[in-house]
Amino acid sequence: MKTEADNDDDTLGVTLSNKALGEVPQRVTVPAYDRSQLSAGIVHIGVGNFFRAHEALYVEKCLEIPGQESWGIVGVGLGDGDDKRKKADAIAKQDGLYTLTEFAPNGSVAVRVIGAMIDFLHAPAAPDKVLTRLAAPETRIVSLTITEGGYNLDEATREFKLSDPDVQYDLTNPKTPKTTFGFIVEALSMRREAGLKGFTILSCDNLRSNGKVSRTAVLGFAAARDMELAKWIEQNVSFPNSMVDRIAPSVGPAEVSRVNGLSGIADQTPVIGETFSQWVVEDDFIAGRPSFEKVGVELRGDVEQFEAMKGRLLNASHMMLSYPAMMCGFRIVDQALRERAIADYLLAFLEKDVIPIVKGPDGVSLGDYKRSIIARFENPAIGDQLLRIAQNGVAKLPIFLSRTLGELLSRGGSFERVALCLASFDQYLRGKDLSGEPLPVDEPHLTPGDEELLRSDDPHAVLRLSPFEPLAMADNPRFVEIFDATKARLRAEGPVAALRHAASAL
Ligand code: CS2
Repeated sequence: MKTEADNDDDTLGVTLSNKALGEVPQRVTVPAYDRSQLSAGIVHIGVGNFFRAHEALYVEKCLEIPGQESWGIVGVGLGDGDDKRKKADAIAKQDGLYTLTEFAPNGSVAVRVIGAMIDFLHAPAAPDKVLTRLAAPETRIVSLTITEGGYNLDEATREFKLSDPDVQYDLTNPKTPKTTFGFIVEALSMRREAGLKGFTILSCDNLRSNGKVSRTAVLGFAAARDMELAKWIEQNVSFPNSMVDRIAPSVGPAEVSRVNGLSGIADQTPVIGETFSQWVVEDDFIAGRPSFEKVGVELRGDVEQFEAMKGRLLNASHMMLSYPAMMCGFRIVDQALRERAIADYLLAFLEKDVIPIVKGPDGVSLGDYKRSIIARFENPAIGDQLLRIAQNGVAKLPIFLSRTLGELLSRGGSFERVALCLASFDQYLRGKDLSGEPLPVDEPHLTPGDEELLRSDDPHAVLRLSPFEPLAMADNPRFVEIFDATKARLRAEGPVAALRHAASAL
């Protein structure tokens, strides 16, 4: 495969479609199987970049194995609005084909066309089609990437929030649902009435025990509809836990022209990934699965240890990094890591705050894992965006940091690094960095109460946001003292000095 230095021509390129597959430049890998022979064993809800760079690639590799033709994917998008409609149209125009461009740390680039998604349904336009597809006998796995906040569980009680207005709508309008769980539960009810079996619900979101969380959400919704249906689901649906890992940056116009220039394909929906990829899954598929074991998926019983390691080291490092690095003016991950104060602070967080209290999977060294994370973040080719990581912090911070923070609070550990992350998060929520440069804030999970708190003059508003309530940080005088001092230092001495201070705290 050529490198980016060779990229001197062809920004327009071939338009993707089944018919044009034979015309794509030779340097691009194309599906090595006959797409017309595929049927849809998998329905995937939430067709974002991560799914298209991760699960879809593993399935693509399975489809290359003879006998796996029944594991094609139908994608489902639940989001409404103009951009979502445009995305649905673009996917349809390309017959569901798109390019995945993988950037290795050494600068080499590989492009392949993924053919695994054989259809895409935009749910708001045709909810009946989505229900029919989910209820079809050939559907055996329903996989999900609906974001960390998408499971609608109460932070404190860990119960499914029936009070959510869309959930309420779905409970009274079961044939035209809006939410993931409205669709899934109605489809399962249709399957039950038709005498069919259930399917596997495979969460691929970055949540601790994502299978258990999905189970709580599905059963919580089902029980509110009909206890008998909930019991049937318990017996006919499996919810394997899975740990997913691959960095897939946002793709805006600049990234589109960069990768299309490399591929020679005029792809309207390209996706980007690092070369690293990992998927650890519990082998609990009630209605069968593709030959995942042949394509690098690790089928194991100790997934929760992998999830804990990944969430508390990798995703938490992303959160710890993004807000302070943006305060320094950085917008791209590898560039931020070249600032010594940032790299030291991140290492101190991993070595002093997290690794001593996390139990990783047997046989995995957390020291090696730490080094691999840093090397991946330093990949200069991938151009991952700090804003991508920052957004949705209200849902993500509690997931990735709460356990560490909870243990630091109860053991009386060093609060400096976490306080700096939260003080920077506070500033980010105000929509600008410390020099007044705008930061687009995308926080769909702030409640009206949270927004009111942030508008108030409470200096500890951020510590009291609803997702952090169970930690009661604002009631811990030592934490508050360090948080206040960190905020003052950020303003008076600037982010680099604050990072240095935090890195050197014991
Ligand atoms: C990031 C993840 O947005 C985030 O929270 O930490 O998207 C991260 O890039 C992936 O989990 C990597 O597997």
